[in-house]
Parts: sequence; C-alpha cells; structure tokens
Amino acid sequence: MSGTTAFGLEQILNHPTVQEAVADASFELKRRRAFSPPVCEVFGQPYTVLEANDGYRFSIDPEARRRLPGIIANPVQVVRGRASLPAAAAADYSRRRNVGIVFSGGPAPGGHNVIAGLFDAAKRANPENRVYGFLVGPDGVVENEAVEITRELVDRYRNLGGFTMIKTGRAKIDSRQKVDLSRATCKALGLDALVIVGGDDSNTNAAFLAEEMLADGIQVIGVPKTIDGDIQVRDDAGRVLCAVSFGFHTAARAFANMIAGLANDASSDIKYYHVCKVMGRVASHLALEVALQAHPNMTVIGEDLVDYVDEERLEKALREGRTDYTAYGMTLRHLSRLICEGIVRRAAAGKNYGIIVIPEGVLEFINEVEVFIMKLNTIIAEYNRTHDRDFHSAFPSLQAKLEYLHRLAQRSRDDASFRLWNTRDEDLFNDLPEFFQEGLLTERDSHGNFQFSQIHTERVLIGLVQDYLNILKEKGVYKIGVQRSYFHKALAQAGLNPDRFGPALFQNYGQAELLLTKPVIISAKTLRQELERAGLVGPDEKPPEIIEKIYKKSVPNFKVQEHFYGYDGRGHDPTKFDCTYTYNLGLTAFSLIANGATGQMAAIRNLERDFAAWEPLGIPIAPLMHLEERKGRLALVIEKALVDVNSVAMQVFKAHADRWLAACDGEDCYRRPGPIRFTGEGEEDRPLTLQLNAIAAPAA
Ligand code: FBP
Repeated sequence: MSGTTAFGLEQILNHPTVQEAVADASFELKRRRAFSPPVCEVFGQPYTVLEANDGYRFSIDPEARRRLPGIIANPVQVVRGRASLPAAAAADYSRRRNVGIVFSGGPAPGGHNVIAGLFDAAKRANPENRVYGFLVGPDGVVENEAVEITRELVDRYRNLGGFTMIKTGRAKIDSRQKVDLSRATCKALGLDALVIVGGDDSNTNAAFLAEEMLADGIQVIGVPKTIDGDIQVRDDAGRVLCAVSFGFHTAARAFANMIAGLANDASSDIKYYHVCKVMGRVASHLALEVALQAHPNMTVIGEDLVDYVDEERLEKALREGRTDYTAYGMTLRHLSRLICEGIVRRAAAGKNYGIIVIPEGVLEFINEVEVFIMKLNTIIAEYNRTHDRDFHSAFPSLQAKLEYLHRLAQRSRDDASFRLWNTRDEDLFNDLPEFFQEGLLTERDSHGNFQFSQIHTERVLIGLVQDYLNILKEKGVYKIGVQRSYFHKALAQAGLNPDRFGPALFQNYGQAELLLTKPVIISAKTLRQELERAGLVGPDEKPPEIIEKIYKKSVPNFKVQEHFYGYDGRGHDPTKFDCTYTYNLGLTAFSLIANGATGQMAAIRNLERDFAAWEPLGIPIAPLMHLEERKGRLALVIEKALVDVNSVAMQVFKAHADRWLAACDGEDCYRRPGPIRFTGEGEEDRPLTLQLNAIAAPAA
C-alpha cells in the first residue's frame, strides 16, 4: 500500500511547492535580474565629455591610412563626468537619438549588459531616445531586421548569459552591396549611431562602416567581445588600453570549474587521463587562465610551441655531423612526445591518471599543420576565385577533395613553377587520419578564418600519444611505480621475503620509495624469466600470485576521456566582473555616441585594479589594423593578441609546470576555483592572467 495521500494530478500541479519547483525563474535568476552593476564614477554625473589623450602612440599601417582616412587620426578619448555643460553642449548631449546595436560572432557572457548599459544611458540622457536591436547578427543590419529594445525586454535579460535577446550571427558586411543595404537600414530607422559588439573581425568591420557612413553622419562604435580574450590593446610603448575582451573571465572560470571537477574524479578513480580541449580559436589565453585557475597536470600553450627547439635532436645531429632542421619548431610528433614524457614521469610516481589541457587553436602553432592550413586556404580561395561554384559544393566529399588535390600534385610534377601542392604535400597529407584531413579541408568561416572548433585536435594528439606510449611500454620505460611499503606489506602477508624478490623485480629496489620494475620485465613471460634468472622460481614454476599481482599493478593502461569545453562556458551566465565590465561598456558606448565619436571602440582601462580606478575610454580602431592573409588574400584587419610567452602570467605558469605535473610521491596540486556564483561570497573577481600581467605593465 502506498504511504502517500491520494492527490489528483491537477491538485499536484497547482500545489505551491510544485509550482515553485518547476518555475522557470529560479532564485539565482531573480537575483541576477535584480542586480544593478556598479557604475564608474564618471557615469554618476548627468553628462560626460570626451578628453583626447594624445600621449598614446600607434604604428599605423600605410594601408589603414589609405583606406580609412576619415578615422585614422582619431585619438584615444577618455570619458569624463560633468555635473553640467554649457547650454548648447547640454542640448546636443540630450538631443533625441536613435541607436542600433548588433551582436556579431560567437556569444560571450555579458552581452546583454552591454545592451542594458547602452539602453539605460540613452534613456537617462533623453527618455525619447530609442535603441534598436538588430536580429541574428550583422545580417539583421543588412536586411533591416530589428526590434525596438524596451525596458521590459532589457529587464528580462539583465546580468544573464548568452545573446538570446537579439541572437547573433557570423555574417560580415563585406561587400559594396551589403554596405549600401546597411546604410539604407540605418537611414530607414533614422539611426544616429550603430554599436557593433564583436571580436577582432567585427571591430574591423565597425571601422570600415564608420568610414563608409562618415558622410551620412552615422556613427559606428565597436565593443570588444570574445571569450577568446584576444582583443587586447596596447600602444607602442606597451601601455594597456584594453586588457581583455568581455566574456573571457566567465568562460575561463566555467571551464576551470568543470576541469576541477574532473580532477576530483580523476584523482579518486585513478584510472583515466582526461584530455580537455578548451576553446580559443587561435590564442591560448583561455588555456593559460584555466591552468592558473585549476592547476591541471599539463597544459599546452600554443604560443609557447613556436620557438621550440628540440635540443636532443640538435645534439644528436651535431654528433653525426649533420644539421637537423626538423629540430626547430614544434611538430605534432614532438608535442605528443612531450606529453608522453609527462605521463611516463607521473606513472613512475604511481599516478597513471591526470588532467591535460589543450587549447583549441594549438594546431595554428604546429609548423606542419600551419603550412597545410595556409596552402589549403590558398587552394580553396584560388578555386573560388576562378570557378563558378565554390570549392565545397564542387567537391562535397572528402574523396572528391582528395582527388582534386591529387590532380594538383600531378600538375606540380609537370609544371615546375606550380609549387602550391606537390607530391610531398600529398604524401604527408595522406598520412593523416581521415577525420583530420576532413577537418583541415573544412569550410572557412565568413571571415576567412580556419574553423579550429570543427577539428578534433585532441583526438589527433591522443592518437599519437597512445602510439608512442605503446612503444615506451615495449621498451620498458612506461611503468607505474609501486610503493615500497605496499610491496613489503603484501609480500610479508604472503609469507615471502621482500628483500629476496625486490632486487629481482625492481630496477631501483632499496633506492627509492616508488619501485619501478626492471625495463626487461614487460610481460608475464619476461617476469617469469627474470625470477628464474634470480633463482626465485624453477623452470616450470609459476611466479607467486602476489608477485604477479604486483607486476600487473605496475603495467600502465593508458585510458583516455576526451572533453571539449567551449559552448558551455561561452553560454554561461556572467561573473560579476563580466556583468560590471559589460554594463559599463554599454554606458561608455553611449558616452562616445553622445559626444559625436565614431570609429572608436568602447573600452575600460585599469580592469585589473579596484573598481574605483576603472576608466572608460574610446580607442581608435583604425590604428590597430594591419595587413594579414585571409582566404588566401591580404586583408586589413585588427591584429589578434596572442599570449605573450614572456608575460608574467606565462612565467608564473612555467615556473609551476613541474609542481602541477606532480610527478612525485604525494598529492596532486589541483586547485578548486569554485563555481561562478552570483549570490554569496567567494567569487574571484578578476582573471588571474590580468592580475599577474599587471605586475609588470608600463605605467599609463
Ligand atoms: P568569437 O571570436 O566570435 O567571439 O568566437 C570565439 C569562439 O567561441 C572560439 O572560441 C571558437 O573557436 C569559435 O567561436 C567557435 O565558432 P562557432 O560558434 O562558429 O562554432
């Protein structure tokens, strides 16, 4: 008989406890919506003005000067608060405006607060001001798909993750027709200004649109968004104007927290290596921050591989009187061997489990892969330029693509001047696993970027690591260390003398706490042979059961679990840091607009310092641009900020790499950064990379 009182379904569903349990609005959500981020002091004033700071210097690319003449001379503009303004200026500041805002590229935590900040500032300056949100990214601007942002809409999304309110897209306003349509949209809505919230490519787009619409009097302002953290602005003297894009902190914290959970599991179950690929299309900022936050056993930083020199190889070649050019720069094989080295060292310390972090964009820093990417980019771009159909629709299957590449390789044999794809390229490419070939041939995104997130980088590396570990196992190098105390106790319990068996079994018996079986013992057969040689078993005798058990414990089985941390962290609700940062970016964007700026990126300086020191400013976008190869052509774009291998954060990371590898007796050094919490105490309030790098930053 059931012990519950009979309730009808309707009664159950209407019960207050049930209603509260299934309500979409959780306690956390309500707290988030109700939170008002603090505002920088200048925004406490009724007006703001812009103060040019000519002290910052940028080396300007002549191409940027040629193509962006109207905005190239923009200065850095610092936002200052004013209690009052002369009447005409006050009237201009408060005149009625229409402002559009669009998200561009991947979501990043905090985007809704940029809208909230812009909306609140606009309404505060003049309640008649209107803000329009373009739907599903830049296509919304081209196609005039927009909604008016209302207070009710803003309130629903305050402090929440995702770009759900108006969605986002990766389209680019990159043709005359799209620019003209965008201009028509802005005019149709009577826009005074357009705010583009995006990454390096979208801010590049913002600069071109600003130049294009200068004559129309339509201002364009960029906002630095991307979890990748690769929009960082310094002037020529290294003075930091924008230390990090928004969303980076949240994504890194979310990844680090999940990885800390894995570390708990790994060090409990002690049987898996967890290989965690973390997002970051090119730069390894996220991987570095995760390393600092969670102390995984090994973290690969792409930028650190570029100048890698394999000293052993060099010395060997020197001894043999030859030069080995393959010793310079990292290959996938080198990298897998470095990882194996760490795994073997941990195994010797009795730890055949661990956490390895690999940045999504690591392939960008691997010589051989980079060459393939560049060659294939050019081949695809050339094909698209000279044919009616694009490469991917002409060759939809991998087989068809490989056949086309084969024809190119043949061409290189007949025509010595054709060097784009030769038979050596073909041979090397054919050696790659199919899924990797497919990944390298995948369609580029709308900005011409290689889509690293579509490639199973971790799988490529894991395959190589597994192969090499098998070789090391055969060689008797990869072994799990056995605790001396355990060995003694187990043998004593079995009535055997450990000091008789120890020297026959172990290479370091009597010298170490963690005992490693002799290199020659690589199977049950070689174990028996070794014991027989030592006179511990007769020719037809089996080794004692306990010895077999201990031997089995010393044999490593490399078991891997793969993880990809990307979309989950990218969609996480923002940390308080990102909530506050983005809300103030929205306020800054409005200040730039109300003061007539265009071609500027809203930014906040001193993010690593106490909130009271945060300084909103406008950074000129045009001087940040340079020529870069895209889709096989040179394009004027904002340079991505890569991890500086000499930065303080990197130095700290490297200085701790061995400790975090923890290839020694004793506990691992995993760190628990804790979850992103909105309520309660305890959240770290800034990226660690930011805090560390600030130690050595030149004074502003
Ligand atoms: P943005 O630079 O547009 O912010 O996007 C960054 C990113 O999250 C990368 O980390 C990742 O490589 C990429 O987007 C994934 O792209 P997609 O959303 O198209 O799969």
